[in-house]
This record gives sequence, structure tokens and C-alpha cells, in this order.
Amino acid sequence: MECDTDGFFSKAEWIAKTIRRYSAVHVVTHIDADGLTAGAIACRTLERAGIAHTIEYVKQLDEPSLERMAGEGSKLLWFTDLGSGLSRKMGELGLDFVITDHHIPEQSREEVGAQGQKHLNPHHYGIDGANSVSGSGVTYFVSRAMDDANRDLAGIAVVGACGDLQDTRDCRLTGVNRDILTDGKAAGVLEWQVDLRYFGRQTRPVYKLLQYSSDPIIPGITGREGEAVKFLQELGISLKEGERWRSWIELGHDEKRAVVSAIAKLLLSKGFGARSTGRLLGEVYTLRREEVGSELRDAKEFATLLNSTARYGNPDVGLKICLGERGELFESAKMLLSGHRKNLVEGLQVVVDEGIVEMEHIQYFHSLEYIRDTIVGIVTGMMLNSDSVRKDIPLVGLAHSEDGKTKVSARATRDLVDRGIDLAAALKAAAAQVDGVGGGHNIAAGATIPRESEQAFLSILDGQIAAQISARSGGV
Ligand SMILES: [Mn+2]
Repeated sequence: MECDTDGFFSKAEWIAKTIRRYSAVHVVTHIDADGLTAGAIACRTLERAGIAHTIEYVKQLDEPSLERMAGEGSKLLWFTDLGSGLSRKMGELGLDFVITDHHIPEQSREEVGAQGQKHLNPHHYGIDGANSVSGSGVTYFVSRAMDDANRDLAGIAVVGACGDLQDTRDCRLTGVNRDILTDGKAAGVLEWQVDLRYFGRQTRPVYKLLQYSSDPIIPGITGREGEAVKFLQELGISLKEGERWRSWIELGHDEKRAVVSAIAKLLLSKGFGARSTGRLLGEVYTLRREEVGSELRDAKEFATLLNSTARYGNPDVGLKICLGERGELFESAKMLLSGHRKNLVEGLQVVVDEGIVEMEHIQYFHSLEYIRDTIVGIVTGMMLNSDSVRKDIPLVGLAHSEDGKTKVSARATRDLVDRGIDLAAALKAAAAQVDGVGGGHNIAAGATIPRESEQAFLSILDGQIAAQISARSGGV
């Protein structure tokens, strides 16, 4: 489909005009970093427009929750970072709704238009929702259309995009995401530069930044604290300033250059090609109004902090931080973050202990109760990025959730997507066959299924992936 950004922006204008006519709105958002930033943008926009508002967070929108909302009065419902997979049902239930989402929509632009839906989704305009704009970005464009003064919300919109890893494919944000960057720069809230892309530039001691490096992996150093320290010492980099560990942003230009070229040299000498070294550097996004050295100063670190509030049942903490609250609330978010890090490390160990089962076209692990259903997707992605997993078939993670169901997360590589794999379509179809619900993106998708249908679901999914590959290669 040809890219119609004008159409996308004019739909945003139209939706903005419609929202202005309401006096009360209920925001429903996704419980992850992109969802929280999207929800925060919606709430701040409504607040500035003098519209009363409430918010709720959901892991995965399903028909029962829509039916509940239908019975709850006359407010406008504003779905952010979700909703596009259930817009037909919303229409059938007679809901009064707005959707600003970037997940693959079930209805076409024509259908949505014919029903007069206030439904903004980049896929309807040939804009790639996996890389070019996230839920927070789509919401931001409606917010900007409501009031030019909302351009200062571009900073948290970029946090949402980074939370959804939209900067990873090209090592920079692309597409309409760049419009958000330009706005943020003009509003004085954002700046960006090319720098080392590893996580933790603001807050991690430099050796930890290297020890936890994953994209690209540094052979002999990733995962090895002692080697990371030695590597830096041999380059003459002082690790401490007095008693305090130095972070990446405290290094001088020459020190940074020495580290980057030493890593590049090491990668090349170990046979990693230009593709690997090319991923060392990329754009990094700085929130100018946040304190230097804080988790909130770097967009990727901010997003991780938000994930660690949302995924442990405290999305309100994350939302309030997006809305500018600090102090004690920020301290409790940092506590959640250190717990989150610990859980991720333990989660990876669970996968190693439980082992990965290979089927013909997928591989999976089952973490039972040992990994929270809210972080099994992150663990699956980290696992697929690690050295120890096959890259030629998607990885699926299963976890038991508290409500007695099973949460499924699937992750693919870019190569697999290029070869025709679409996890959103496969999970949606496979989940539907076992009375579950699924969807997401071609490269990353999720589902919730009845616990007793796990094996049936996995075999159907295996068949779905087989069919996608064979359809693309023109095979039988
Ligand atoms: Mn999203």
C-alpha cells in the first residue's frame, strides 16, 4: 500500500475535533511502556482541554471487558495502544469510542471509514506500525491536533516508541516517528545524537553497560564482569570518579571513541561482520528536562522504568511519572525497577533450566508460574537475542497467569519476518481455534489461551507458521 501520511494526519485532526465535543472520557490503555505513555498523553491532553477523565489499564483487551464497558454508562471510551483488533465488536456493542493504536487492525480503512469510526491506525495509511509509529505516537498526533501546546508531550511519545523497540531495526527512529522528534526538539524537550546504543548510558557503571551488552554481543565480555572491567582498564579508562562508578555519559569524547573502536576491532577479529559493528552506534534520545544521570533522561531507560511499574501491578506509578510526578513516587518506581531486573535475570535462568522444546517450525519454553505472565514476552525476546537459541524458527514462551489461563508470547527475528512470517496473524488464528485471543505485530505477538489447550494451540501455531513460510516460498 502506498504511504498516505496526509490521510493519517487529517484523520487525527478529525478525531481531535470529535473528542473536543465531549465533557467526559474514559481512557483504556495497554499495560506496558508504550501503553502508559499513550495513556499519559491522552490524560494530559484531556486535562488541558478541560475534559473530565478516568483511566484503566488492561493486559489484553477481550470481548468480556468490552461488554462490561458497554454496560458502564455514557462516557466516550478512548482506547490507546490497543483496540484495533476488536473494533468490529466495539461497533456491534454500540460503544462510543476513539482508538489510537498501531497494532494490526482487523478492519480495513474502508470498513472503518464506512462506519464513521474515530479510529486512527497507521496500517490503514500504509504506515508501518511496527517501526514507524507506536501507540504513544499515534495518540500524540491526535493530542497535537487538539492543541499545538501539546508538542511538549513529544518526549514521552518517544519513550513509548523506544519501549516498543521501534529504534532497533535501523538503530534510529524512522517514519512519522521523526515528526515527533522534530516537534520535541522545537519544544525544547528532546535532543538526540549518535552514540553507543547499549542500555544504561545514564545510570549504569560503564563496565556493567558492557557486561550486559546484547545487541551486538561483545565476544568474551558480554556476561563477564571481570572481563568487562579488564577491557576498560587496559584502555586506560578510569572506572571510578572518587568513590562513585562512572557512567557512559561521564566519559570524555576520546574515552568514548577508544572504547567504541576497541569493541569494533574485537568484533571484527572474532569474525563478526560489519552488520554487527554497524549496530554498535545509533541514535540515542535524551529528555532534556530530566536530570542528568537519571533513569528518566534517556528514552530507553525511561521506558524500562515504566515497564517495571506496569508489569508488577503498579501502572499508576508509571503513569504519574509520565505526568511529571517525582519524589517518593519516583523512589518506589526505582525499587520496582531493581526487582524487575532481578526477575529478568531469574527468568532467563528458568528458561535455561526448563529447556527449549523444538517443534518443526517453532520452538517453545514453558515457565509455569516461575516467570510472571507480564514479563514472559521480555524474557522471550531477550532469549531469542542471546547466543543459545536457534534463530531460524520463532521462539514462543508460555506462562501460567493468575487468572487460571495461559499467557503466550512469541518473538521472531527480522530475517524471519522478511521470509514471510507474521506472528500476529499466526497467534490470532491459532488462539481463535482454542477459544483464546491473540494478536500484536509481525515480529512480536501475544495470546491468552485456556490452560488445557496449550498443546493443541502449539500444534496449530506450528502449522500456521509452516503455512506462512510455504505461502511465501510458493511451495505446496
Ligand atoms: Mn505499543
